Amino acid sequence: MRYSLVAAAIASASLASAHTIFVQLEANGVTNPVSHGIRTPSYDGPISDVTSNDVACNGGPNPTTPSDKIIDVKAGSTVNAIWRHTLTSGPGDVMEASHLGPTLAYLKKVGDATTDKGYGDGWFKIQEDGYSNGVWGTSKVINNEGKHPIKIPDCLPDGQYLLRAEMIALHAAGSSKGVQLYMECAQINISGGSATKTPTTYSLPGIYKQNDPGILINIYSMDKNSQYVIPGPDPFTCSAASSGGDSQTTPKLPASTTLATSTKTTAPTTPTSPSGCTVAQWAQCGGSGFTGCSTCASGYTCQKQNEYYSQCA
Ligand SMILES: [Cu+2]
Repeated sequence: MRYSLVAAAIASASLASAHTIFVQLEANGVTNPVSHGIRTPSYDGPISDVTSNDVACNGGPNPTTPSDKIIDVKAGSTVNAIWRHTLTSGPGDVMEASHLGPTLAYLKKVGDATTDKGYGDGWFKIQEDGYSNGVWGTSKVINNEGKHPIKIPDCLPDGQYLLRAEMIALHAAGSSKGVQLYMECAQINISGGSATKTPTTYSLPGIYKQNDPGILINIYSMDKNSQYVIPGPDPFTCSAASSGGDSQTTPKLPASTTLATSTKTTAPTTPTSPSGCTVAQWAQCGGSGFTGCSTCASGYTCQKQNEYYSQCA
């Protein structure tokens, strides 16, 4: 009896592998510890009610733990939200591959990132990746060891923000409230911005409706050429509205990955061995005590920031 209970517990635990958490943030080439500056939950489940306050920074059925840390982020840099099945999972355990859908990211300017509740007005979208050529945004993140690249606009005012990274899973979204929204909020401080543009902001909850074509959808009737309408407002960009030349809506993955046209079976890896390795933009490539790869990806050079830290830029 004891053993069958254990087996049952293991079985239910593996079912939960379907879910995911934005557990840590890689910024300025530093991979911060799990839960550092992020309000991570004790349970990895989704939010399915888009009208709930919990759609802003999670909570409710997935109680979150406050963090007193704030992560420094350079305006114009690309950060990686890192997703894992649980707070202790490794890079091979991101989210169940059936969880197909878009990835998105939002910012909200706040007075104090450690205490702002998140829900309410003030949000603007800075990244989205939906569906193209049969490939979903979530598949790219799963196959990129959980890394979700987000470019921080360079034209915002400096100060504290909440960074809300989101993955929306649509495998059960054909019925009302079948959508699974996964999100956490990181507490960041942006510096070096030009403060030349002011985003239009929106409310969370509010921007998503249960009947949105990107929320209530049967993805199994789609084919390679189907159009998917990403929910929420258009992404904010620093470039002029009529120009497509500086779009920040779909940050490129590191040069070492080739996901855009591949299927999920081609999992890219970032080599860690000193021979034949490459370091992606903004990742660490040197510094006192650093023993990892020091060869930057094509187009980047290893630039010293301080005695302990050099990054590919
Ligand atoms: Cu799930």
